[in-house]
Amino acid sequence: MENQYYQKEIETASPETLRKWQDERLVKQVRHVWNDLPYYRKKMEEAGVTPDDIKSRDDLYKLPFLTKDDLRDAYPYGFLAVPRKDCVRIQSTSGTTGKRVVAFYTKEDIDLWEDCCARAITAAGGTADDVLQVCYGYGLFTGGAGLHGGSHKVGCMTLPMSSGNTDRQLQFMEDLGTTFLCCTPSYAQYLGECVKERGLSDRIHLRAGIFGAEAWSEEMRRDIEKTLGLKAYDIYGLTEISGPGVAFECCEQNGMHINEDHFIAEIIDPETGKVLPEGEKGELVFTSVDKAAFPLIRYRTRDICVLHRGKCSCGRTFLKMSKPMGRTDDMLIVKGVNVFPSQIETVLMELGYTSNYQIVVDRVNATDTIEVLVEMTAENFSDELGKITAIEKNILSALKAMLGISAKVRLVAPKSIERSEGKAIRVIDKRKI
Ligand code: DLL
Repeated sequence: MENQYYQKEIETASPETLRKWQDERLVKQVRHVWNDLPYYRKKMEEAGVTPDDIKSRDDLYKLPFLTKDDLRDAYPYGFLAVPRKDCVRIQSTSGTTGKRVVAFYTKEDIDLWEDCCARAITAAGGTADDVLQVCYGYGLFTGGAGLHGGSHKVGCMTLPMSSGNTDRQLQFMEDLGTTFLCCTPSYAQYLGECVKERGLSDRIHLRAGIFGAEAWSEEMRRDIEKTLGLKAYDIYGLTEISGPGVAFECCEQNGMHINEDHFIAEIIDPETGKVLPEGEKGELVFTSVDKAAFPLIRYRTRDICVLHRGKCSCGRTFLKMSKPMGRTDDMLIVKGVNVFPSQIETVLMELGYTSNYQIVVDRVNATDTIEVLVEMTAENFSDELGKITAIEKNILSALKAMLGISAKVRLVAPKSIERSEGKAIRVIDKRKI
């Protein structure tokens, strides 16, 4: 069956056309925030910029950045840029500390967001023939609502499971013949473990899935594809910019296309704020050019990645972003050295361990300590002291080579690290408790 939601004219538009759309929409959007968002107008005034200074995206650099702190500052309604009666939805970030960030949507904003999710499902091969099971949380989190809406647009038979209750997830997956799965990669991996253990492989009929909302490696992709028997695609997004679907993977499974008709992406040096050329690694910044209720300009995501524009075999011309390589705020400073959890995951996966691990950072006698708990599988689990020491030593030296500092390694029994139904918690920083 023909893919139904391939917006070909938009998704394969020439770079000149895309640029024209972005230029026109940006100019309009800057007028909108100037007129309707006093918080941002003040920032523009402080930076000495007026809407007349913004004639195209080449002028974007003149505009001030926005950060999560700005959104928290203006909580709850300071960033609502339309009359309340025109706003039909509120969603919120999953943050556990500090004030939550709330995002607002008009009917048109929801439509735009669901379009983005429908494009993502379509790029992963989803059609109206699919039974699509959404196991992202519904409610304030954008995962459930976004993919649900996208699935409707594609015309899939949508199963709004929400997160949790793994037995029921698997039961429906088998009984209803789910073909398309949407959840976090860590939950997909857990579902894969369960399918393997319960010998369900022959009774499920998954063929594709889109997984995002947290970092995951290529090794994890291979593991999920093998245990669930599907093709696993990445999807990226954040509540502040709409939710899932800001960027999505296509058949190449090599970087995510950014929906450039709606969002302008920039990469900046996180220290200086200077815009970096395409191909350089830095912090991802988004400007939403046509959302009405919550129109963020130059929002600093804190995600570190690389942008790349090139020919893609799928035909899409949208710029691609790499998988985020970490976040500026999840970087741990241990004994003065910068440590990204993703570096530890890479080491473990390269040595053949699963992504079931935990990093515990503490401070003992004024010295930072870092311990990595590595879960063993039934196959590599052992009681023999000699074997344990050899495995620990091997991981330890690989970690030392990657991080430049010594970590402690503790092997833990199979299934002893708690599984997550949403985003996995992999770092426990006791220095902050
Ligand atoms: O996680 C939205 C989402 C839902 C995306 C479902 C994809 C699928 P927030 O809770 O606001 O929104 O968290 C946004 O999650 O800044 C990234 O750090 C991280 N993130 C999202 N997608 C990916 C991904 C949703 N594919 C934050 N890879 C972002 C790595 C991701 N990190």
